Amino acid sequence: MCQPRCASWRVGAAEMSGPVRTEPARLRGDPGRVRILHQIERKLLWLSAWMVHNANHIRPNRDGLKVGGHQASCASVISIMAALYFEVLRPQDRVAVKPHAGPVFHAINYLLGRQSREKMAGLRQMGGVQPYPSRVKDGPEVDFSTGSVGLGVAMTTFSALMQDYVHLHDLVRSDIPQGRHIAIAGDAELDEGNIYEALLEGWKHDVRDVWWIVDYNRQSLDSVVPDRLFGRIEGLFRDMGWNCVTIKYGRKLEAAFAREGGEDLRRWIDDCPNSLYSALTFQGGAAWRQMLQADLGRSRARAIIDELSDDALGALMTNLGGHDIETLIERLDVADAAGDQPTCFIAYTIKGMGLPFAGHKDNHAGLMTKEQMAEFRAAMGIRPGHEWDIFEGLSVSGSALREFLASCPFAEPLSPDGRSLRAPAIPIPPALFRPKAVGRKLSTQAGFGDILAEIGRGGGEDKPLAQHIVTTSPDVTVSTNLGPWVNRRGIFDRHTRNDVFRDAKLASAQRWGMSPKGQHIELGIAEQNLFLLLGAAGLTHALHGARLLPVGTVYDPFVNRGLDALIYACYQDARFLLVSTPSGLTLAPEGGQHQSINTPLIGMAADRLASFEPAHVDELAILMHHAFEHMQKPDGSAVWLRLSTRQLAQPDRALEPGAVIAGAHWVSPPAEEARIAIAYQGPVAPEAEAAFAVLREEEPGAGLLAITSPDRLHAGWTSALRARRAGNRRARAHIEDIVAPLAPGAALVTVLDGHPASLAWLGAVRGQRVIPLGPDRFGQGGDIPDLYREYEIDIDAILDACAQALLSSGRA
Ligand SMILES: Cc1ncc(C[n+]2csc(CCOP(=O)(O)OP(=O)(O)O)c2C)c(N)n1
Ligand SMILES: [Mg+2]
Repeated sequence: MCQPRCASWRVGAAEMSGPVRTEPARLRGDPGRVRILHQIERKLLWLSAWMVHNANHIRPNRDGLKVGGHQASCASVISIMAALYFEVLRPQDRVAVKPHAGPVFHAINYLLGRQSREKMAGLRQMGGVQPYPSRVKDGPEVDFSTGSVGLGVAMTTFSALMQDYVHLHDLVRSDIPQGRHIAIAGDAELDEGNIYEALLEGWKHDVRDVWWIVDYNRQSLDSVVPDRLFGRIEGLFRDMGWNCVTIKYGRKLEAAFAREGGEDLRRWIDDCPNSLYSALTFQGGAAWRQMLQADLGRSRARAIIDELSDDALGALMTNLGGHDIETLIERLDVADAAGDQPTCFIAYTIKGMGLPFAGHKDNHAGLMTKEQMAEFRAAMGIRPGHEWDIFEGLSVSGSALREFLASCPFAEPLSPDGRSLRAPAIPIPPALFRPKAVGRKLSTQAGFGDILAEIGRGGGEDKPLAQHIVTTSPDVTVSTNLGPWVNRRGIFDRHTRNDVFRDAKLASAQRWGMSPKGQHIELGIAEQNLFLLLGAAGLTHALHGARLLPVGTVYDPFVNRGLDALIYACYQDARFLLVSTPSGLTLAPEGGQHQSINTPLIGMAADRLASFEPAHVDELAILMHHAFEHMQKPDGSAVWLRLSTRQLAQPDRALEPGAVIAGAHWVSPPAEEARIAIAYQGPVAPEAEAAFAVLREEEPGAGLLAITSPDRLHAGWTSALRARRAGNRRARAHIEDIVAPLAPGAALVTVLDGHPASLAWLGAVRGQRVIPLGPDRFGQGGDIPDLYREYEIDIDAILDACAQALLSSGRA
């Protein structure tokens, strides 16, 4: 890809003529500090490049796969991150680092004594640091995981909102001050639509204390980004109430612009297309000179460039603001002093700055060759065998550097526990989870609303639970039955706003007064925002030391719309309760487009998310109680309940909570050696019960199984298999106990309002036959009888499946 070219790392200011702008106030009169910052930039550039080089060229490669890494992406953001971490950040600030700057982030922690050499050397290897910063895998120094571009950036908006929330509700630890929520973003991240959804939502909620610092290298993965794009984007930020700070030129260029003819030079650069600028950067000083001489003609600007060597000219022309640490610190400081307005910094940079492929459009995944690395190493003054030494190759004494590092504000520990905070668990009184359902016809969705509204009364010993729940919904609060809870607990807003309808005494079932004490966060429709908010709310114990029990509701099919953000929230181990309703075909009159068939499979396949689908309200109550406890356990997870609007008669029975939580319980246990059982999940219970009544006339020993969670059943089964492989012969899964009474050759007819594969695996537990029912197509509107018939989950379909199973026993 790239021609080897000697890396010219920062030509000294002495070579440049003309005055340079004043330093940031904090550095004024402290040249030693500035010198050390420059040394740290050098060190970060070296370490990040070396980590990737080591992973690709030094470490043995067992499988021949490309290891990869992003030396150019790291190089462009060095000064920005150095300015932040070594001058501007305070311990309470929370940062999302652009995914491909992971090595720079780890190198910073290495300098601060918070990262080990072994993990650095193990980049992209088992046990080493991840390619992209990961809360779960890389430890507590990572505030927000990143990797799926755009999400980490937007996450900062929601974490700032949640910081306000816990402060305004007096839930925080008094020793943790409010911090800023900062995203260091790649410029291509701003192509992601979720960024703009978050901007709108942030504006609505008047979010403060957010900074997005865009590493504007005008390159993405494949190419150079179009010119003029950022003019548009800047306008968007301003329209959303953000301050927008463009950091375009460094001090050397500003000094040159101040000279006679300097304006011509500025105009030339301003007019230079991104792709030409990149190409010239890659080609170096001689190419700059040729182009400038041709274009500038007799302008007085010629005097500025003619006196410089090729290297010095290259350095001048690439002296962008994002590579000038003094300029960066100054601009960040000014914004800091200006208050808490959300601020977007557009810092002009060069992708690969200081490396041989600087500016080349193909450099995203480009790696330095061994020869280029040898040259770079020599320029950095690193002796072989000393690659990881912190003080190697620096023109600053070890003691001065140590003293500097110890004096950085960010080096202060945030708490005695470090960056990851803790909050005590909230007790969950079981008495609140006993809704009066028996004898009524109720849907699980209605039961959910009732239970939450009851908790919302919040008196006596129930008070802490009510106080720590926060609910949210993307414009489906009423239609998912959160209304009664909201009426009791109010809507959260940083500003008190009256309910106009209520004040005017206009009849409405919803009382929607807004105040800083409200406990429901009403979102616009964008589902990604729901999941990002649940992610942020589900981390408040770790980020703010305040325990929240977030509950979010959404229509089940639209989980798909926010799925990446949901997976992202779980990947960070955020703890929340997701309630998706209505679901399946059973939402019948809502239309074919709203039907969901893949969500049970998503629930099974999502890590750190325990998913359930109860049919009846007694099961739901057990699961809600479990959810609030499970969310708070160190080895717990987020929880997902898939609910329905179909009203079912509620049985009077005593359930074993452990079985409901483990995923299945016998409604009618089978006889020993029974030949068949029907297993149902969710709102198809009446069809399963009716079919079972008919079946039992022929097969008196048949069983009827209620499945509350294929996800938990499957997880229990695989974990028992794993434990037995590891030698624990006594390990047994709940589903193994469940199917134990059935004959070895028995058949299971499974039925759910979701993809049949969700339960088809049950036959593998004991090698039994399964006839799985459930829609694998969707899209036809109708009522339940028509739809259940069309998609073969009605009584007849279940009985046909039973007949098929019995008639062809052994060959079904
Ligand atoms: C959602 C998502 N889509 C695609 C990718 C693959 N990808 C990784 S980085 C990248 C381009 C990033 O460009 P930019 O944000 O400008 O970063 P930088 O130039 O600083 O490397 C792409 C497309 C991804 N990680 N996430
Ligand atoms: Mg870029």
